[in-house]
Amino acid sequence: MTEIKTYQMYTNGSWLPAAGGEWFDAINPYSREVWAHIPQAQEEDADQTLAAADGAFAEWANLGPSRRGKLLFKLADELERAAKHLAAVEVRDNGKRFAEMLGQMRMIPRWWRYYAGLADKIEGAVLPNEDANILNYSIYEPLGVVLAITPWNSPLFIASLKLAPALAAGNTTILKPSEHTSASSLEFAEIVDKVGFPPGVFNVLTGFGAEIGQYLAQDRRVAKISFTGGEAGGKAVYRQAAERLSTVCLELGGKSPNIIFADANLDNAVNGAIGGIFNASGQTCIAGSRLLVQQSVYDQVIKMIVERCRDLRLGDPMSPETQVGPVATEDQLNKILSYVDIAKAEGARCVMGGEAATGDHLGNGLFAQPTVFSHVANTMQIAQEEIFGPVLCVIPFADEAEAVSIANDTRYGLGAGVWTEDVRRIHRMTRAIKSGMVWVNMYRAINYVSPFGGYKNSGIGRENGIEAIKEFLQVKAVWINNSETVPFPF
Ligand code: TXE
Repeated sequence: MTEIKTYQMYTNGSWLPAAGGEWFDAINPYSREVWAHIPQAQEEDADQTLAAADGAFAEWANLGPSRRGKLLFKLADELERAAKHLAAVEVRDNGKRFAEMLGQMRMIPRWWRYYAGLADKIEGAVLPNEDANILNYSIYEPLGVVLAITPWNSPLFIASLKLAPALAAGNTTILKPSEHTSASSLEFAEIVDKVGFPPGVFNVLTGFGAEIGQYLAQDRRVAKISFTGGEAGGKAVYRQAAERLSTVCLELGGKSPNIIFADANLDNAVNGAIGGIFNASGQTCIAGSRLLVQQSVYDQVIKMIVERCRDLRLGDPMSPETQVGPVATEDQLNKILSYVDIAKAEGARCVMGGEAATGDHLGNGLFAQPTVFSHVANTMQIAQEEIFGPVLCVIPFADEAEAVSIANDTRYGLGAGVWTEDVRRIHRMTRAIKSGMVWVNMYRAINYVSPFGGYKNSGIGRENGIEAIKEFLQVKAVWINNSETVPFPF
């Protein structure tokens, strides 16, 4: 039996329990044991935190940008030192493999350094006004309080995508992590606290989306909501923002096509297809969950996938031997299994997996078998809806035109993969596919320099790169008349 850790929330530079004295459980999806107690924020906590973030804005926005940058650089160094610890906390909460979470924790400092470096490069312009007597220039200003709402699949990585540019641009922030994975955000707050940000610049409130998340999202002091999660939550916060005409950045789901042409290097393509869906047990927004395969190699590709994946080692996510960890929550496992039933009823053929995985070495863990369906039609529910689990739908296509038509026949548009050796086809496909990212002869890559976000229902706005810092700024045009006289207007 593990010792249960009790956390506090971080608001206005102080550690506090929830005002109502209530807590909820953090559950380890591998052991199904409660391992921590998380404060359940009340409206009173939210009001205090909003006031603190709002109150801290002027000072933070007016701090010299290089001084803001310096704090962000310092935070990056501290995060680097804490990488192993933070990764282990996240594994305890979401069950992803330690190797994967450690990889993320080691990437995060690069995001902080990139935006730390951008803090003092936010430049307006002197505009070539037609009237030589007028000095016309633009300046970029931060928005105010940014609310970052994050999911459970990659908690601190996703939080960093939002917080680093928001803080670098001079906004103050409130982080509301997923109720399933709040602990790492509170551990992160300890590091922020140690680095010495002014009180109120960064705050973490923990609790449930429909309660405290919703309450924060409707407050007029929130200038921008940056949300990653499911469509329902995204629409809910968008509605709140619309009420007061403030902006949002939404990073929602996907049903991304990973397309293998017959001329591709099939060895590589199959590895890319497997990584695209079974890494993180399929719990990523950019999972390559629809595998489109050209008819002439369709059977061969399925055979190769099954041969390579039949013996994947499921197990303890902390063990370096494990290739596939548990899924994060019981709800997720049930959702995955219900889609397996739907797929079978729709006439897709299950050629691998298709059940919850059990066994002595899996203990109580929430495991779904890596699953492959063949003979999937793109109109089927399993090809149209996000499952967010290790379930691959393999869809045949005849030619390039049909591949494009199937790839785009979805309400999502987040990622897409193309596997081919034909250079002209590469350029045609990258233009024809309607999604925010297209990877060619690779899959599921992300970097701080490269814009990340969705077309269609996959989202609004972009994370990463220079685009992301602009999400947290607004531009002001200044006009200064230098002429001696202002003529009577009539
Ligand atoms: O996400 P939620 P859930 C998809 C995936 C998954 C489904 C549901 O398909 O199966 O969403 O997952 C907060 N106002 N993705 O239920 O609820 C919530 O507290 C304010 C895709 O876990 O969207 C949490 O902090 N906040 C995805 C965050 O939103 C609200 C990653 C995400 O939780 C809210 C995760 C509300 N009304 C799930 N409702 C991706 N894009 O990577 C919820 N929240």
